[in-house]
Amino acid sequence: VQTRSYGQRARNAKNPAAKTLLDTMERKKTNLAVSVDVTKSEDLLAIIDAVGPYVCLIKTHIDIVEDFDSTLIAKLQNLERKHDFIYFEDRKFADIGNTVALQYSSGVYKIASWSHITNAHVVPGPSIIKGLASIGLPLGRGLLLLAEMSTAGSLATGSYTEAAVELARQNQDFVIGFIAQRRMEGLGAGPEEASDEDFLILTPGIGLESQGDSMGQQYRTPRTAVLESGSDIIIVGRGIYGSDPKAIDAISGKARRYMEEGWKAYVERLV
Ligand code: UP6
Repeated sequence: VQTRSYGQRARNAKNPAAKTLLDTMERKKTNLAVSVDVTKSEDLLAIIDAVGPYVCLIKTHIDIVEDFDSTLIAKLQNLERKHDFIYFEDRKFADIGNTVALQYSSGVYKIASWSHITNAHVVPGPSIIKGLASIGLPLGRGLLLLAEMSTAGSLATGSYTEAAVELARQNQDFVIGFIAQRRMEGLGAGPEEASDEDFLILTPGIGLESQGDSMGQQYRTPRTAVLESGSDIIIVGRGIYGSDPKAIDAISGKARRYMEEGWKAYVERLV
């Protein structure tokens, strides 16, 4: 389990997106990322405004927004400045290098132009990182690899997870960490290689009240993820806005509660 503080890790971070994220976590005292999976831009903006004070990171699925237009990006960036967080577009790229470079830079969403962090499956092998890095690295962006998933019956286990860790090690300028359910340091290499690396572990599948949904999602608590499994950032979606995406006061209250739970577990982990 990682016992260095977010601030210490920020000072050693080489990738600008990782550094900004860790600095933000230390400054705001939060390891909470909120996943805002709603289909109307009005709801998206209202929820981000409500949870903004409590998060280090906002995770989006921009392609589910029904009324997307390019003015939405400027509004998202206004909220980023107002509340001091960064964006993670959860695009889960999975194609050949040339195609993902186009998907990342172009099309309607131009993800690389506004999202500090994105992620990719490692199914294609090293070429996917090369393709995304060709766009993201010059912009100071960071990439997360999906080493594990939160879903029941996930196939991202064992040697697949280890291969993801190896790919990250070979690309430490751009790959800043993993979507995973536990720490990955020990996997796939000897202790010498493992000693100076620092990967962020972002963990979805977090909920205080529910065990899962009807489509295979599985939830663990912030405490279990951060203290027992060594997660650095908890990603919470429906646990915060699920009962009613319009109930803005309740949403900010829940975000505060998840932030407090996540931070308490982190502080316990440090000692
Ligand atoms: N997500 C997972 N599990 C993974 C990877 N990503 O749930 O292994 C993403 C989902 C969703 C969010 O795409 O946006 O995290 C979880 O939302 P929830 O808290 O509402 O279940």
